[in-house]
Amino acid sequence: MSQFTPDADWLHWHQSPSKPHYKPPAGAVDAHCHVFGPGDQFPFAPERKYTPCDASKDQLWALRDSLGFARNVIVQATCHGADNRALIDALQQSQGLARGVATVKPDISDAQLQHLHDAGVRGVRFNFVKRLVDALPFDGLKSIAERIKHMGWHIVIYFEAQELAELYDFFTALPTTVVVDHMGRPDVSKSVDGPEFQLFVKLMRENENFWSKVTCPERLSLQGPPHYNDVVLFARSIVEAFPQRVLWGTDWPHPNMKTHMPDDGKLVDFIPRIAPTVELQRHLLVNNPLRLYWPELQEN
Ligand code: 0GY
Repeated sequence: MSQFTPDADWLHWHQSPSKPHYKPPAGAVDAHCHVFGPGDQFPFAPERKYTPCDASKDQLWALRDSLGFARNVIVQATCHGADNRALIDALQQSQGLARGVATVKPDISDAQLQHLHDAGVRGVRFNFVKRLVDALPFDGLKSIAERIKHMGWHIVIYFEAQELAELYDFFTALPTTVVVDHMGRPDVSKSVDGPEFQLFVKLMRENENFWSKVTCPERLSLQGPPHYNDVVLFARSIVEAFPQRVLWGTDWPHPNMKTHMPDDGKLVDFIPRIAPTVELQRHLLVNNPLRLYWPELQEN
């Protein structure tokens, strides 16, 4: 019996995802996923806003293999706060097949940053989604940004579309590559050509250090599964406009899904709808994530 009980409305990740029809290219990277605990080994943080079910590294590797992927980028989830032990353990046990994005506080020591780097961390996440975290003040984030810049890391930012206007100047002053989670979480009931999504497109267009994850149709869609049709236009427009600055990931084990749990195989089948050519798929799934997370393996 675990010391942690998942929230009453917590949906467990899919136990038997379908085999995707789409076959990812050799070396494909799932560049946005998480591990949760296991809670008995890696306790969830006291300041967390949700308590999930366990989702271990071994279960992640099994999913990776069954979906036809080669590597993972594991993003520190807010339920672990700035305690990166579960992430570090997963990276260290991955045989070089996983890299990570950590959450850190401004008082982290140089030695701790180096320890994260040695384990395979290549970025930090700044989270502005209020239901998930109490965001750090800008000054603290700026000081983290300056320090991780010297390690060649990047910053992953998570926010919702309506927050972008207010955060825009802070974001564009960041001194590293910046990766936006889930296309800035657009409201897909609005037009792709409307002011809200176009502000995000402007951010990408005018700042060449900005990248986007074209992830989470299951989170953004109002039409829902299995096709998530209302998300296609948003994601495809970003992939086609910025083919060298996009990443894709499953978002397994899908924290805080309230209405349905996606079938990860179907999420893989979404890829050719948002990246319709082999060339776009190779950038999205192989070249771009290798450039950011495994530059030593890059061919071009
Ligand atoms: C995501 C989405 C969410 C949660 C987290 O770290 C997290 O807790 O990332 C969410 O609830 O929107 O990016 O995987």
